[in-house]
This record gives sequence, structure tokens and C-alpha cells, in this order.
Amino acid sequence: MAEYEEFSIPKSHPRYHSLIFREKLARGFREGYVVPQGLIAHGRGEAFDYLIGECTTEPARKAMYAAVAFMLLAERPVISVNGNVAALVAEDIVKLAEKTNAAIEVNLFYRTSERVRKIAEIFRKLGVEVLGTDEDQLCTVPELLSERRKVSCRGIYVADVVLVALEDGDRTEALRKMGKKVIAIDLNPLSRTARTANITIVDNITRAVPEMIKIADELRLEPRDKLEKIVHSYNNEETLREIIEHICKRLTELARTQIKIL
Ligand code: PTJ
Repeated sequence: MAEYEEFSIPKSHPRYHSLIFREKLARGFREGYVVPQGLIAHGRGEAFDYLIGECTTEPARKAMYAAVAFMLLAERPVISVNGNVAALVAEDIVKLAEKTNAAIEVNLFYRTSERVRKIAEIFRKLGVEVLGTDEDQLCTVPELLSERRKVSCRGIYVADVVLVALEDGDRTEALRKMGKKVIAIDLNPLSRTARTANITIVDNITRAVPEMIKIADELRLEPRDKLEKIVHSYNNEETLREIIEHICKRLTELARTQIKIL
């Protein structure tokens, strides 16, 4: 945790981790690769995380197993990163990519060459080259009007499985129309992304990615038929329903016990 000393948040603070993640995003914003809209998006995520109980639920864990199995079975898996992802979990994304043989690609809603360059630099410092940086090698996702349509011809455009996080629903839908399997990490189980993806991990990306690294270690050496079984037995609609039920149950219990959250 030494790297966090720069943020001067006392470790004893009851919301230490949450404050550190805010600081990381604020730093990314000051450095010009997180957009102000990314800070707003994080706030929405925090609100859902509060309702979930700021922990990885069983349904989320089940989705992670299916997601990692999907990635390990894929021929061309790609992890898509944006400003928030780069600020919050760049190191863990690199580890997950290594364990699942996935490429990493920069894909931005508010795309500027400056932001693309800065995010690529973060990953370069961690020892990996990311896709999606070279304007000459970009292909277009059909039926998508936002800047997210610009994807690497060697990456997302030809990928069979794409992991997206903190995403808008449009691209998930467009990628699915292209025949790709989409894994989404999104704290909002009601979002269009969550409802459109093949597998939705309703968890904070800061907990989900480290957990997925452990799961990748566990599943890596398993035979393909076992991975296929995990994927085939997974039902996203059912998982989303379980998460919403988890939130309802938790809130009902809190209401009954006079909101003794701490
Ligand atoms: O870096 P760019 O240009 O690609 O822009 C990124 C943002 C985040 C601004 C852009 O993708 C955006 O506007 O996203 P949305 O549509 O606000 O969706 C973000 C979703 O991520 C919301 O459903 C949030 O609840 C969720 N979310 C926010 N923080 C987290 C999160 N999910 C998981 N972990 C988080 N830490």
C-alpha cells in the first residue's frame, strides 16, 4: 500500500479503500485521461455498491467463473479499457490479460488522441502494448455512432470474446450484433449493458478483476469440457435476478433493523 501514501488518507479511516479509489480517479482526471463524466459514472457505481453491500456476492462470483471460462475458451479474447479502468485497475488488467491470453485495447466514449496516448502509456509502463492506438488500423463497429465504434482491426473487430467495463449499452448491443460474446463488469444490474451482455458481473471492478485473476489461476489447467460445462450452465438473466433479489433482501433487513449499517 506504499504507493497510496501520496494520497494522505489515514489507513484507519473506515472508508479508506473507497477514498483511495476516488483519489486515483481524481489523479487520472488531473492527468487528463479520466473525463469528468467518468467521475460522475463512478459516483453512480458507488451508490449501487452501497446497495449491494460493498462485497462480492455469490451471483457475481458465479458470473466471474463463467466469464473466465469464456475467456479461456476463446480464440481471440480482448479486454477493453477506458479512462476509469486505467485509473482504477491497470495493473490487475495486465495480470488478467496474461492469465487468459487476452489482448488489451483502449476504447473510449470520449475519444481524443491525447487520452488514447496517455492511457496507452500507463500500460506501456506496466510492460504491455495496447491495441486501438493507431488511427490507421482502426475498423468500425457497424450501427454504432459514438466514438466507441472505432476499434482495432486486429483487436475487438476480430475478437470472439470482449470484456467491457463501465460501458454504455450501445456498444455492448452492437458487439453482440457482430456475433461477439460480451462480458460486462457493471455495478448497475439494471443498466442496458448489464441486460445486453452475455455475462454480467455485477461487482466493483476493483474487487472483480483481482478475483478473476484468482479464478483464472484455478481454471487455467482444467480441461476444455469442464470450462464448456461452466459456460453452458450459466444463465445471465437468472444471475441478474439473483442480484436484484439480494439488494431487495438486504434493504428490507436494514429497514427492519433500523439501518444499523455499521
Ligand atoms: O473513458 P471514457 O471516455 O470511455 O468514458 C467512460 C465513462 C465511464 C464516462 C462512460 O463509459 C460512461 O458514461 O459510462 P456510463 O454510461 O455512466 O456507465 C458506467 C456504468 O459503470 C454505470 O452503470 C455505473 O454504475 C458502473 N460503474 C461505475 N463505477 C464502477 C462501475 N461498475 C463497476 N465498478 C466500478 N468501479
